[in-house]
Amino acid sequence: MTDLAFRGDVVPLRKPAPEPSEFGAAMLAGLDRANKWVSAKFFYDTAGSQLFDRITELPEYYPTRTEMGLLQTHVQEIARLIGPDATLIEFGAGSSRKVALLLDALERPRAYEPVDISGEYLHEVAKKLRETRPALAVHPIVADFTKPFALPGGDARRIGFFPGSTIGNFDRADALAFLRRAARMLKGGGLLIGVDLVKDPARLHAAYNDAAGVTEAFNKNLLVRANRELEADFDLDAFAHYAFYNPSMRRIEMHLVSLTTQCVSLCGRRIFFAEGETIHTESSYKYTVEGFAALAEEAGFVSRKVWCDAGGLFSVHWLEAGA
Ligand code: AVJ
Repeated sequence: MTDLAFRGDVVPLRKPAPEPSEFGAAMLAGLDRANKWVSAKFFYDTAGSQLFDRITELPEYYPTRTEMGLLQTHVQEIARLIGPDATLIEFGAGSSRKVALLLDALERPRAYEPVDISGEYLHEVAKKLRETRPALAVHPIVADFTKPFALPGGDARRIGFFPGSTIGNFDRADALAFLRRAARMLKGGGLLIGVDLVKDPARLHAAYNDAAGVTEAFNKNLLVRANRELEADFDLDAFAHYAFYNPSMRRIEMHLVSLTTQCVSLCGRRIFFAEGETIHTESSYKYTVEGFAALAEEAGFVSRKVWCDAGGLFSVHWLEAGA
């Protein structure tokens, strides 16, 4: 305790505004731009993760069940290609169903290293896996895998697992940068990655505009989260969910459209919205099989095998990272 306040210094009447959180700083920076934008990684608070789990069960949302089907059908071949004594590193610990399938098929998997930005969620996942697989070493890594991060040491031969077409959230430059870092990190091993495919725009449109409105709730949860965490006052009825396929960019874009001219407070600042102005909340890039394999090779991988469903909806790539 100092006695500064007793020396006649000016004592501020109000506490200075607290440093904004990472989410707050990103919202302030993104909403300050002419084209308002926020990274899709901020969707995933607890409520957002639960809403995404519901999306994966929707009849219109084909990626999760199509990818799961591909993994089930080809898991023996996948396990053969991966080989024995692998350390499996998963980028983003999602539902443990896919990784459980893989771990059960692998010959003597050495360890499982899930990487996720949410430490709390990660430790839950680790606890569950340790209970069901007491022999497996589970090493959670709390990190943002969109940036470089440190790995535990040792001589492990690492196999990356990146399911769900989460790579679709990166634009081309970021996808290439991620794949380059992954190729270095996985030297001597490889990467098993799920990638959503270019297809009939009507099919894509339906997947991001489900009849039950779960994707709408997922999108708007960003505003709910801002209201709770950033002292924001978004009126949820004054914004609309808007998702469409942009064919020249080969991506789904999700936006929140301001339905009126309005001002919103956030982190002690006021943000103006014109009627019809949008916040771009997510891009989900779609690839052709050849296009993605070429990107992976540009990043330093060798494209060894691709599995697709009969309908051509989704692909799983096995990429080797030469020694
Ligand atoms: C988790 C990024 C793969 O792009 O399909 C689902 C997220 N957004 N519905 C996707 C999402 C709206 C999902 N990824």
